[in-house]
Amino acid sequence: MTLRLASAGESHGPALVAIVTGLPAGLLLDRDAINADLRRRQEGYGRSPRQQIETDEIEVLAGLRHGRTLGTPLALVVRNRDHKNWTWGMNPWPPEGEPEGKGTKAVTLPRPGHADLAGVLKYGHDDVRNALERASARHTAVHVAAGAAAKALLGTIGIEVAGSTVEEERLRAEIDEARKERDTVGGVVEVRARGVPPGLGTYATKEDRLDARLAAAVMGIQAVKGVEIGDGFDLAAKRGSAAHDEIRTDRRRDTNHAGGLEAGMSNGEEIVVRAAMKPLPTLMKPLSSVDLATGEAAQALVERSDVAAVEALAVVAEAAVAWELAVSAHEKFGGDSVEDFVAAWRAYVERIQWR
Ligand code: EPS
Repeated sequence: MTLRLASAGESHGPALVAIVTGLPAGLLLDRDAINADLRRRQEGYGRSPRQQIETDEIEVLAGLRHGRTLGTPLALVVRNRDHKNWTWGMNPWPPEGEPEGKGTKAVTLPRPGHADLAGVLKYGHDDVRNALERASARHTAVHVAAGAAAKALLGTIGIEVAGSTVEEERLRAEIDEARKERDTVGGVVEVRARGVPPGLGTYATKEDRLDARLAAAVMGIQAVKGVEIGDGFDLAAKRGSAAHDEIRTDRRRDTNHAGGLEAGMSNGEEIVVRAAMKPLPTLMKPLSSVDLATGEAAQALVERSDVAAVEALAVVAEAAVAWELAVSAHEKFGGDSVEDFVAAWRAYVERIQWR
């Protein structure tokens, strides 16, 4: 059974939901570990006051018994605590009573860089909020929870995935400067996966190439504008003799320009994926836009926002990479139970004598 992930949830709606199908039975999930990842996602430097409202916690509604997966769909929920301020504005049903709280007035001032303009044009909305709520990065919370389950599965075969920001100190200084100037910043994050055996993914079909899947998964995260694997864009300027990782007799490499991926397959070296995040588009000093209600020139919407969410992206990208690796690992090793999955992995690494 293929591992699948579906999610739903608006930023200020009642909750974020993920349904994970295809996880083998018997996988031990650690509530504290999932909550720790949710917390890491919230704690990054430069986040908005919204993070003081939200204290994300995982709820599991199905697929788990006494901490172990049942092999049935796993239903994960993260409640939006801020929803209490939006019960009229984001009510799934026609709200009763007088408008109160947030989200009661239509937003008509699209922000350059956000989903606002193309979203309302595409879907025919007359309130930008109908587009921005789902486009918001808020729902990455539940993807982090799904990523924690993926990391648990990968852990059974010795794979570890970790995300971090690149140049954290410089980033923090830039955030301080930008906050003073009421601006926003982006940055670069890196995810590394250790212990991945050679042969996850395949060159056989384009959509099953592990590099393509990782790139799509990371590019699919809000505000990501670039993804590279290994030396990525720098490889274009190198000679072949300097770009490729020579193979030793033990089949390992001394260099890792390829970032652990060759021809869409893992090659046994560390997988290295980097993502470039653009500066967040909600600015306290707004950019020029148009008022969609009048057609007149106007300033874009100003609302509470983060100065940066790069540290959060490191956690979200870690979850996305973990998820794709879990999908590819489960495709390769299969198994309805974790025991079968681990046994197939063990037989494989023994066959190829991989240490
Ligand atoms: C976001 C805007 C901010 C962020 C939000 C993503 O939310 P709000 O408008 O409620 O202040 O804080 O991210 C989260 C809430 C989160 O948990 O990551 C956006 O427009 O994308």
